[in-house]
Amino acid sequence: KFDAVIFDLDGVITDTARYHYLAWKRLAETQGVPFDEAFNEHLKGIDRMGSLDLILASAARSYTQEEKLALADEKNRHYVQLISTMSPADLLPGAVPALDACRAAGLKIGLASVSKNAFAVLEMLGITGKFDYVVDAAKIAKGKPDPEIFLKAASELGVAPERCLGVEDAVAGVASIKAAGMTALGVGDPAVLTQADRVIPGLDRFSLAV
Ligand code: B16
Ligand code: MG
Repeated sequence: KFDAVIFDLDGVITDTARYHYLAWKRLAETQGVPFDEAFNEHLKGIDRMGSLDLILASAARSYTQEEKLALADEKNRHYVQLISTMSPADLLPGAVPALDACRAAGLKIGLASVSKNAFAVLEMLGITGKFDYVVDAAKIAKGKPDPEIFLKAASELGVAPERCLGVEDAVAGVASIKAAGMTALGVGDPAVLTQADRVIPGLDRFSLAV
């Protein structure tokens, strides 16, 4: 049924979603903006500047573009510090077996993360070599839920979107996969990922039978 599987990174292969949360929380506190796990759920899969705009929407004042870029940099410094000790021990259960199962089934494997830290995270996890193609988030104009990033991965892998399975933990990510015309495997809560074709709790339950 599929010729390629395109994985999201944060929240699917490793739990960097937790580190993004902590880094944003620290930044939000300096700006006196309320921030909690429920709000963070809306930021999953949203790129750095898009996330910042959502957080600052409830701020008491407005920010210039220059100030926003400085705040985004500050968040990224917190984040880079938090992920600096990552290692293969941070791979989520089932992540490597899922990648190996796709490889054994003869499928192409792509990575579609909007994170500009994705290459560094793959290196720390020791799994860079398991992907045929990793999208460079810096070259993506429109983040998730726009389909651009998943379509880019499919075209670079040389596979038609309808022959691709996308794997995502975020509402915006599942929307991106569906807008690309692909099948979506959600990782998380079916009550949250309502647009997914199937939802599993984690990659330890991964199967190509979607
Ligand atoms: P960075 P994904 C996304 O990665 C995260 O889910 C999201 O929370 C984060 O803001 C975004 O990457 C940008 O990350 O600041 O490192 O460029 O889920 O698409 O792998
Ligand atoms: Mg994600």
